[in-house]
Amino acid sequence: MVEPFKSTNHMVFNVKNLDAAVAFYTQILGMKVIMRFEDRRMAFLSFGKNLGDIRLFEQGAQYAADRHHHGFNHAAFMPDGGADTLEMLKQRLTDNDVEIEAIETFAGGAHTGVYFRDPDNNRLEFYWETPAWVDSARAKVARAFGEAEPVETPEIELYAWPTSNGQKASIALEVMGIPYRVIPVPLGPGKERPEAMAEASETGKIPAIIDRSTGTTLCESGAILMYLAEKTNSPLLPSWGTARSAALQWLFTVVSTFHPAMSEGRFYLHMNPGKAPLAEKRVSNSVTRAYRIVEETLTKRAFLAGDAMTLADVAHWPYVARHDFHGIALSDYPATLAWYRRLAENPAFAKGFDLLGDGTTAPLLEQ
Ligand SMILES: N[C@@H](CCC(=O)N[C@@H](CS)C(=O)NCC(=O)O)C(=O)O
Repeated sequence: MVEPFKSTNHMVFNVKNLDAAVAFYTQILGMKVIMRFEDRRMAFLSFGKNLGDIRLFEQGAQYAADRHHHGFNHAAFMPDGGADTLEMLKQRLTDNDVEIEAIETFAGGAHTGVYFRDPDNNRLEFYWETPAWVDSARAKVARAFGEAEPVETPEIELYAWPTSNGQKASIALEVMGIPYRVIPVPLGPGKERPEAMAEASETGKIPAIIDRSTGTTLCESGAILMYLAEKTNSPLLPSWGTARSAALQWLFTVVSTFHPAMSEGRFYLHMNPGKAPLAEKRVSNSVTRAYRIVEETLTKRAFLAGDAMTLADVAHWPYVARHDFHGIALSDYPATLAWYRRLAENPAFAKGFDLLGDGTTAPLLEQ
C-alpha cells in the first residue's frame, strides 16, 4: 500500500500571548504571518513553502492542565489524497486501538482534523484541507514572500450575468480573494444558456456556483455569499455572537426586503414609467423607504451591520450603483453616498462589478 505522507506539515504551539509569540517567531526566525484568525486567537506562520510551518494558538486564561498547557500542542500530518484518505487513517487508528481524542473542523469545513496521542502522550493530528483552501493558502504564502503566485485552477465556477444579483457573487469572490471562473449566462427569452447551468442552479436563476472541490452546487445570492464566507472563514461573516447576528439580519434584509423593491422599481419606474401609476406609487414608497433606512443606519455607523464590512454591504452595494434606475438621487442620501464611494474605491468592488471583464464600471460619484 502507498503510504499517504511525505513529511510533517506543521507544528502547533499553545502560547500565552499571541502578539508576543508572533513578534518572536517573525523577528527571531524570520517567519512571516500568512493568516491570522482574530476571533480564535490563532496565527499561521511560514518559512516560505507551507501555510503555517508553525501555528500559534493563544490559550489565554482558560487553559486546562492536560492538553492546553503552554508550549507544544500537537504536530500535524496532512496525507496525500483527500477526505477518503482521512477516513482510512481514522479506521487505522481504530483498528490499532488508538483513541480518537477529538475531530475538529474550522474555516467553514475547509479544514478537518483528527486528534490522537502516541504512546508517550504526544498529541498528533491527521488532517485534510480542501484543495481550494490549500491553493489559496499557497498563493498567500507566495505573496507574503514576494514570489510569483502558483497558477491556480479556479474551483469555483460562477454562473452569472452582470446584474446586481450576479455582481453580489462576483464582488464577494473578489473581496474574499477566492479564485473563480465566470461562466456567462445571458438572460432573456430565447438566450442560449450554458449546459451546466441546469446543474448549478435548481431554480434556474443566476447567480449560481459549482464548487468543483466539494461538488457543491448552489443558487440564491444570500446562500452563495454565506457559503463562500464560511468556506474561507471570511470576516465578512463573523463566526459567532452579536456581530454574526447583525450581519445576517442585514444580509436577509437586503436580499428579501430591499432587493425585491429595487427590482420592481427598475421595472415600473425606469423601464415602464407612466404605465401603472398605482404600482409606481407603491414601488416608489418601498424604494424610498429602503434608501431611508440605509441612510439612517449609515449615519450611525460605517457599514450596514456595524463598524466592519460584512456580506450585507457586499450584497447591497450593486443596487446602490444603479440608484438612477430607482429614481433616486444619491446626493439626497449623503451617508449612503459616502459609503458607496468608499466601497467603489476598493479594487475588489470594481473588479467584481466588471463581471464579464469588458471594462464595465460603476458610477464614481462626487460627494
Ligand atoms: N433571489 C434570487 C434572485 C435571483 C434573480 O432574480 N436572478 C435573475 C437575474 S438578476 C434571473 O436569473 N433571471 C432570469 C430567470 O429568472 O430565468 C437571488 O438573490 O439570487
